[in-house]
Amino acid sequence: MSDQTPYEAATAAAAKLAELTGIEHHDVALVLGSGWLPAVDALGEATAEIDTTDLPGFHAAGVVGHSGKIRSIRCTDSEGADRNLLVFLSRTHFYEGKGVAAVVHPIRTAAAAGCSAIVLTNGCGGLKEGWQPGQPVLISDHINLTATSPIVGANFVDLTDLYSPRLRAMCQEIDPSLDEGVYVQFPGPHYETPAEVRMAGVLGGHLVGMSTTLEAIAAREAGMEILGISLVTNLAAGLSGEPLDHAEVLEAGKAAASRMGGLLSQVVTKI
Ligand code: 8IG
Repeated sequence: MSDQTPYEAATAAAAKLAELTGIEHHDVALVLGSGWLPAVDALGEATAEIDTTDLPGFHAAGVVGHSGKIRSIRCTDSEGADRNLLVFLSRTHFYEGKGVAAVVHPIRTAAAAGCSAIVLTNGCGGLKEGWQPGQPVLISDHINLTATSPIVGANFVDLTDLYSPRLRAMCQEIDPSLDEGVYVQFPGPHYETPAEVRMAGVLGGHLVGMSTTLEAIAAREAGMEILGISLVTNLAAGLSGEPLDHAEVLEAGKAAASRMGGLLSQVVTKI
């Protein structure tokens, strides 16, 4: 691997993906975050399912509730044409310490596999008054507090409208009750202190989590259209009076699965 660029590594993974799934070209990629797994069955029958570790450059999943699988799903788009979805049932998180290139390898693989759009989902803490656990929120913008980038070298990628206004509008047409917010990525793996949550609010953040921003940057670099959707699985630390608990995250996902599944299955056919 060391003599390969990250882009060459992604091209190699995409070639293996095509070989193992029998699908030459995927159209739309979807990365599932904490709490989103129960929603995936609404997307349709799997054409193929492989272990992430069957592809070069991928690492085993490191979090309970994240399955280390990649699923290829055939669906029909809004014009009646076949569409191949590439669904990552898990992600590599920045806090795993495997490096930023490992975090965005699935994104670059999706781009190399032909995907022109990507849906990045996550579970996160919510700051806005009135938001409840189990509520999906569209990501309108982000603040990356990891102090790093997936891009190396003098490649000054523009991040204006990183989270596609077109795709956000499409989601709000499907579900007019969807709210939007600015996602703040902390490095993790510890949750924020209540003071850090207040800081995120002062900075203009509404959602706090440990993923997504580095992936979105890599997706933009690769030229993909990006939709980000957070599932508010808990009120951010200090807002509820209760300690944070990962079990609560998985519970919120189960409770909201049909709403999220409905949203995802409609949006991936319209993109
Ligand atoms: I799920 O409250 C989930 N992931 N940083 N804070 C951070 N990450 C999270 C949270 C949260 N909930």
